[in-house]
Amino acid sequence: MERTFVMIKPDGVQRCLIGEIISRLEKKGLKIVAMKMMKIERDLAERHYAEHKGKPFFESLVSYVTSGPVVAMVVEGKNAIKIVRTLVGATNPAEAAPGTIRGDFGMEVGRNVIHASDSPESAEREIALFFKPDEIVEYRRIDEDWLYE
Ligand code: DAT
Ligand code: MG
Repeated sequence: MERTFVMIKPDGVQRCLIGEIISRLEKKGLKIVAMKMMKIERDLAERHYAEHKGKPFFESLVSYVTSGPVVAMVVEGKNAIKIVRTLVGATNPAEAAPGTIRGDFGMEVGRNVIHASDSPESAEREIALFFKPDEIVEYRRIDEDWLYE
């Protein structure tokens, strides 16, 4: 099993997409093992997006993700990092395929609704930034025997 970090960004919360997005993750077979609504402070936003520091969009990205509440999650499943990135779609919603979260719900790159970790290293780093170990819950989904062979 693999864990990934997912965050519904402020536009996703304000546009009332929390339920829709969680529903897509659940129906796919992914398991939510931690979740909280929170307002991100500037320091956390800058650390979360540290790899983009210095890029032209960094300031607007930080002010966007700190502009309202977000929903932070740890999502678990076999190959969860890749599977969630596939559900999320391309970074720019204008190019994201229909059927993906960004493809279905976004219009431009600066308001792309959702974040998901892009590698095992970033998943580990991002989960640790947002959650304490005891906030992550271990349990079995009742359908796990039917999701995995
Ligand atoms: P992703 O969120 O798909 O992992 P990323 O890590 O390259 O994409 O960038 C992080 C966020 O920064 C992205 O969700 C939206 C914003 N962003 C990326 N490239 C951008 C650009 N060229 N112009 C404006 N915002 C951008
Ligand atoms: Mg990224």
